[in-house]
Amino acid sequence: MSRAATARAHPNIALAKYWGKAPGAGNAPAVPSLSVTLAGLSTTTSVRFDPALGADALVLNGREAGGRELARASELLDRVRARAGLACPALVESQNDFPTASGLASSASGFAALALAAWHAAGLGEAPAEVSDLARRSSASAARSVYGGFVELPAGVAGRDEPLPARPLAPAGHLPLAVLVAVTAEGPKATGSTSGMNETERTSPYYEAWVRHAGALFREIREALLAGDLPRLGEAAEASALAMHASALAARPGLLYWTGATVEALARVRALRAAGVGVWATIDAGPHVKALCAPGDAERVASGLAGAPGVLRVLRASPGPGAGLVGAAGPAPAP
Ligand code: 2P0
Repeated sequence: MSRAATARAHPNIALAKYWGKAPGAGNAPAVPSLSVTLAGLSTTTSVRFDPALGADALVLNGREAGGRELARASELLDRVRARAGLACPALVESQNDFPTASGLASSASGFAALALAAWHAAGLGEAPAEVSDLARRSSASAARSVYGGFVELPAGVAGRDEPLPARPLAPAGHLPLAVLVAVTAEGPKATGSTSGMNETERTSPYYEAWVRHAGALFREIREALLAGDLPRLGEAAEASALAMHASALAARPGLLYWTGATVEALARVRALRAAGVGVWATIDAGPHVKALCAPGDAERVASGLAGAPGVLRVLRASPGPGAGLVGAAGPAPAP
């Protein structure tokens, strides 16, 4: 007998960045991070455990995937099979409703949706913290997309492979926020996040300073969020992104995720701020700039970013829900 479930999850953007892994197994982050899950954009993933299948199979956006992509999905499925006492292969079908080159990480929504769908297809019942821990082992940022609104993921402890789920901090409506993504390039980035952070840890003299500093930035961002203080949150979020990039730039060879358009968009955010608009920038492991502002300023910020040289388009997003099952049997998404 086959068993199946379908789940939907949304990308998230870190306000306090995760960059670097705690020593040891288990893919635990070296630093705490804090993110906002976004509405509108989503990944929908179905998992069917079926004894009639010869092996695990993965279909991504309508295309059969193999190699590392399939291996990463199978690793997650193996953890679920071990937990549920299942032995049979699974068919995974996953679809993004946003382009991979949109500047929003598909691994966060992808592994959150896969973890939730696989967990329920295996009949493991409602357990969001365990689903978040499962997603984190595949891609740490995915642990955060299990929950909606504002979410924290603590740092792991070196050498201890323990459960480490993300935790919901505040619901989506807690802080009125617009996220404007200035897309500056098409196509995949040159260095993925996992190898970028590993290279930073291995070769950057600023990595240790980043890890020491990231905890203080995280606490400041967390406090500002809970106080509903967008200016303080935005200023510290921009500092977190720039400190993360500073550590990566100092790697050998230096990791430069930015292009000229990234700098132009960043300068535009600062010019708007100098003109009195409450807007701050964050940048992930890629060339796109994400601007954070109050919803009432979104129009002005979007047109400012759209006019920056090299910006291809501007996407608008806002805080949104956590991962949820799709279909009549599914419980409501996490708050
Ligand atoms: C973040 N990033 O906090 C940071 C900021 C990129 C820059 O989380 O190695 O794909 O799979 O655990 O989750 C991207 O890293 O890395 C990321 P792995 P992941 O959003």
